[in-house]
Amino acid sequence: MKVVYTPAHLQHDPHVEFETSTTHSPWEHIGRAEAIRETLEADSRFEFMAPTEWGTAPIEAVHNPGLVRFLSEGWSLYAAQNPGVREVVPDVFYRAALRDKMSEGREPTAIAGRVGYWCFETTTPLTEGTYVAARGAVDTALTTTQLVLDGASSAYGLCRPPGHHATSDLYGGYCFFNNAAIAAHHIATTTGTKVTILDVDYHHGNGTQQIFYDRDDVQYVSLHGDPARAYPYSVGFADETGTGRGLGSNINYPMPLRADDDAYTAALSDACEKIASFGASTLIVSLGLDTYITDPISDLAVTTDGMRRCGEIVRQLAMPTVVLQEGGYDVNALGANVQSWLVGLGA
Ligand code: OKP
Ligand code: ZN
Repeated sequence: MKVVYTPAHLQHDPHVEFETSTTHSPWEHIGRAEAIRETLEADSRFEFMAPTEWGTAPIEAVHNPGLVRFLSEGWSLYAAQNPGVREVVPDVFYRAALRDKMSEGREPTAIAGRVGYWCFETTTPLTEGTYVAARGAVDTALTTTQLVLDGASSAYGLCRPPGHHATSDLYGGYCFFNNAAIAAHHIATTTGTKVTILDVDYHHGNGTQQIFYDRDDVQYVSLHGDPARAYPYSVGFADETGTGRGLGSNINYPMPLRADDDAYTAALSDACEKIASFGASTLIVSLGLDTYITDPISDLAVTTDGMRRCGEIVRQLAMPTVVLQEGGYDVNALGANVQSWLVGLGA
């Protein structure tokens, strides 16, 4: 199996995360992608290649161009006013309700206001190299997609930073651009065929759901910790099934605390029946390994062998499959878990 990787991710290297009303060293760090790279490089079933450059057009087909502009210039403008700052994090959040009954609202002109306009939470620092890294992750996703459109049965994009929490207009949840959504929109619009995104990250992909919620050409299917107890809290409930033309093409499986291999694979098999009946040409997997039993920020109980079983279940769909990296924070097990999942898929 081909693996698309770029060292551009090393440029997104925050040193602090503001979370749970304190600060700590970031869960989402360069060592994650490097651990995956080292494991797959040592396995002859995987062949590495670099992404090509795709520019901003496929990003702006999914995201507000204002978000792209902000991410491209935000760190420099903020750092110019605040010398010595490494991580830019909003301290004011621009919430629509602040302008209730008064106006639609507009992007602030002051840089401190702009950060809170485009970002929805505190754990996603913007650093000097973040934009370059985020663009590299999108290039990785699109290059992986191209391999599958050109006939590979599957390919894996080692995207970092991840993407599935980024909405059309907002970044957060360690995500800047929604790599999987950009890839799905690219396939749907360039081939005129339907696409399914299967999201197996522990966290619900609120951004991906939002981007495709009213569309019938991209199905979104997600298994995740029940948002009644798990981030992102706002969406991911089972009664969210899409709207308008998209009604029926959004399917959520909120999972109970400590769901194990049997419980998880049972839900995944059910999800795959829904995927098969949608009839997409291509499958995109948002692959998070934070369902793992000892993941430090999650509460499910899937094992490394369970990851292999998941890959095997998805393999039975026999669809051309683009696998894109999302989360997974037990770095000691992360490489083996990705490897196990991809071997199950048929690497
Ligand atoms: C990204 B991915 C909860 C804060 C949550 C963000 C978690 C993002 C996970 N106290 N912080 O889906 O793995
Ligand atoms: Zn996650």
